[in-house]
Amino acid sequence: MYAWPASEVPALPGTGRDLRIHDTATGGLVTLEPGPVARLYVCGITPYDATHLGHAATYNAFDLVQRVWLDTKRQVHYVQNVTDVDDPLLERAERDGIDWVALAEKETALFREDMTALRMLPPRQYIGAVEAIPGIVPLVERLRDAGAAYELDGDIYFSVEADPNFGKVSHLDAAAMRVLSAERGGDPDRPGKKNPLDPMLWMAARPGEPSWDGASLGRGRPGWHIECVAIALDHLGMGFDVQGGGSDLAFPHHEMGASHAQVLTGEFPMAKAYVHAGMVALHGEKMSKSKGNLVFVSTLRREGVDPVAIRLALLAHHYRADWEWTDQVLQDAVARLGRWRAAVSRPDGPPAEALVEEIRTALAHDLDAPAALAAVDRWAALQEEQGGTDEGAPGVVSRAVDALLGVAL
Ligand code: 5CA
Ligand code: ZN
Repeated sequence: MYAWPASEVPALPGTGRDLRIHDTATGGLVTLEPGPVARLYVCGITPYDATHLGHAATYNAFDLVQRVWLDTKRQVHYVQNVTDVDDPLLERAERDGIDWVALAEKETALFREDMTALRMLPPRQYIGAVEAIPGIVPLVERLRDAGAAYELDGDIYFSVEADPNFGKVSHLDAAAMRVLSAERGGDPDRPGKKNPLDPMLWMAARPGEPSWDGASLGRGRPGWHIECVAIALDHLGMGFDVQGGGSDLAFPHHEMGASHAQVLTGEFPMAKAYVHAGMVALHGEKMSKSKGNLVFVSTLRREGVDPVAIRLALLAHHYRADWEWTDQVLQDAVARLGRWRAAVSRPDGPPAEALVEEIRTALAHDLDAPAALAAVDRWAALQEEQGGTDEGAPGVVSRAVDALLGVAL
């Protein structure tokens, strides 16, 4: 699939710092020291509804990861998937009486538009589950041949007991795993499974549902976790720097993915850091397509909200926090954008070098965007109250917030 156009990232004087970031697997901050090409995999959308602010907040976090790395003069190899065939997509298409392919294409196109408007840097490879099937089938065959998968009425399940490291990403106990598995696409209550947590690798063709040639697996479609493993290993290889997503992906998705990869390669972990963004809520509950309590990025844009203000609203919250979207959040962001734009609209101002370093330091420390915004606020307030004589300082500020925060003033 094609992704979306990249907005330019201005080069800044000096060099940024190495990223320290919270890794769910080790439960603490890790300092990442990628090679000249940092490798990032971020789990993409299941395209059955429009991009909501929860999605946008999660992709914003990983956009910051890229910007910190780019500022250390590294390149970034960024891969993202699109789960363009899965139960919720097929169910929504059925409910609305539309073709599932058309639904996926429509929502993916809207996602691209939203990402472009929000100045999120695009992945180098943007890969759909459907196009990944030829790579998924041999992995499932290998898991089965290694004794790590078994058949149940034609469906193929992964056996979590085949992985000695199972549980080391999310660190949950079996009871909690079972609850989350049921909530998040698993089928712990299906009779005949070796372990209730075992996830499906390959689902045998169902009447009226799409299916593909699975060689020795028979016709069917891929499970969710193996999709991301196949795409990540194909394009990034084992031991890439960050796998990212919202905190609802820690279990089962990233746990199972790490398990599949462990059995396939004999190595753990698949990603050096498992990074999870907090959940954005609306009216006291997590925004979710299944609950329908959503604010869409595209709706705000249609209403004339400046996408830069939406981006600032996201940045005002630490990526690991759970937070609530309200009108006030947006109003505050609009007001801040106005202050910042006024502050950079003069030819000179207070010195900007220290501010650039403050933004760099804040982001390198577990992506502390709120601290970065506070530093820019202080500079803008000084500009408003006293002004300054540094020629070109507003230009430096403008380029820094563009390069490091994706905010175009
Ligand atoms: N296709 C899979 C990942 S392979 C999937 O989870 N798709 S999704 O459309 O449901 O979610 C896309 C991303 O948005 C995931 O990283 C998910 O964790 C994140 N996300 C979903 N809802 C929220 C929310 N309310 N707040 C923050 N992030 C969210
Ligand atoms: Zn994924």
